[in-house]
Amino acid sequence: MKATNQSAAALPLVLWCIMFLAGLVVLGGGLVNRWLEGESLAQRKFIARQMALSGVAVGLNPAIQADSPLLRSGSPDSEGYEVTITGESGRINPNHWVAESNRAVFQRLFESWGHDLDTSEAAIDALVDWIDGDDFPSAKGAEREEYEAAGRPGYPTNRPLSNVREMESVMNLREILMTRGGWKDYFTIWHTGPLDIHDTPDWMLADLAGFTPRQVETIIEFRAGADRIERTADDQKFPSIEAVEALTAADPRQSQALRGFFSTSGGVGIRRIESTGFCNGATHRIVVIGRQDGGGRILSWQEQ
Ligand SMILES: [Ca+2]
Ligand SMILES: [Ca+2]
Repeated sequence: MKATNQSAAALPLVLWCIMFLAGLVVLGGGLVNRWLEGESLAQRKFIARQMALSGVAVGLNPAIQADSPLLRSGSPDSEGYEVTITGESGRINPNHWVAESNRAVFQRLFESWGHDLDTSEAAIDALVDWIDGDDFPSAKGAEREEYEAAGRPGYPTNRPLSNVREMESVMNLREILMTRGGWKDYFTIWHTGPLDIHDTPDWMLADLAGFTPRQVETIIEFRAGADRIERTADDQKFPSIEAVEALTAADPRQSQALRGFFSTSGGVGIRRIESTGFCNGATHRIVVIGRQDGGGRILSWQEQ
């Protein structure tokens, strides 16, 4: 009788043990799966970076044109890379525009990103203060005292930006930049002068000059020439900014931007190579700025 009672008591215990062990197996299985997935993702990211590096090597070759089939390899669903080659002279160099005391270029850009004039002015003032050599703050800017009060002694640098990422450190400007994904693509420190209309990306034409999608398309179609591919031998050049105004039927505000920020020359010598590597869903992007002359010397290297 006693033995039967003991058996009856042991049965739920055995069932409980089985359930407990089953739970352990499921939990352990989940952990192992997650670990394997983590390992696999790291491996795929590593391969994606190797792919992106291969793309950079191809893009740096001065003999490679934008329509070369070598700029694409494999497929995003498996392994491979995609490279785009553009110029660097269609971007805003803050050092140049601050030295020129041209605030309008920043005002127009930040306005197109949805910021009011007060917010823009505070950011531009702080950028001017960051770059100028003195310690006297602009109306809404920030010099040594303001950075110290914010717990950031030793700033601003009081010299031109040495890279685009440095803009994130500028008081008031950071808040604006953080509202725009990909903001770094709007700027450069390598091209000095107005933006070359032949090198300016479509989204920059829309944001800075306020062109409609149709007007942007008209400009790109003209630039691309008969083969409809940009940066190939048959590309066309605008003879003047007036020719751009005429082709796009620019309104007065667009004309003002064209005449104030753009030129039709200057975009030679610096190549921007954007290479994205893929491996089964993992991606790795590398942006390299290199000189076309002088053996393709690399000026800047960024990985994302
Ligand atoms: Ca200063
Ligand atoms: Ca072409």
